[in-house]
Amino acid sequence: MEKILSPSMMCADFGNLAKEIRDLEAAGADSFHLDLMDGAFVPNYGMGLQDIQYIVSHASVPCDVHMMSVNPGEYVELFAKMGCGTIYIHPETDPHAPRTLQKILDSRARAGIAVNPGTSYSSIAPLLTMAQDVLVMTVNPGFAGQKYLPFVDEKIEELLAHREKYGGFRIFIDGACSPQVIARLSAKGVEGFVLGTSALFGKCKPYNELISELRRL
Ligand code: S6P
Ligand code: MG
Repeated sequence: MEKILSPSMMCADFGNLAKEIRDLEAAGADSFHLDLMDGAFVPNYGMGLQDIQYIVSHASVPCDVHMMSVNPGEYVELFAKMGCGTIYIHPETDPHAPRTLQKILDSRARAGIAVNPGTSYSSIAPLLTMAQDVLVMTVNPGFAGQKYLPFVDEKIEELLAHREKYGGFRIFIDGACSPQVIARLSAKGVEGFVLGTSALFGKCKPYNELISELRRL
């Protein structure tokens, strides 16, 4: 299966952002992953509207926004208007997630749900008819450079086992996606991987070599 490799831009060099975007696209990045953090839903701040707008306007691949913020329903249309690809909301912070997903669909972006490590498959199953993309967090959201949480594997298996029934949503993995994790999960049928410090940023090799190696796994 073709892999969708999506660099996590909070790990990029913000002093050279235009060059980072160019280099990553030239290296074969399929999309960009943009982490919005509000200091309330997660204990960190990250990427504001200007950062997201800048990347969306300079990129030619889709830019997906991962909203780690309370009240996502208030803001999804803003990101759709900006031209974001998938808009991921966390159902853990949205009691009306179906309404918010419908808003995303109505504004012609892709509707996504991002799922914390501690959130069970059964609690998100009702949303799977609406979600086109499911972002499975394999670390607690908020920071790059954490360790993979192996207990999340069971939920990945459940999603893989049920996805046809729900119209074939795509599965993306976010958190500690190392080459080993990517090889193991792509063999099982997972297509999407968010690339942070475990596979792409802060390495001694150029992006094009790293991405080609990941593609061949
Ligand atoms: C974490 C965020 C992620 C990270 C990414 C970093 O809250 O949602 O998208 O940026 O997981 O990757 P790594 O390989 O450093 O864990
Ligand atoms: Mg993320």
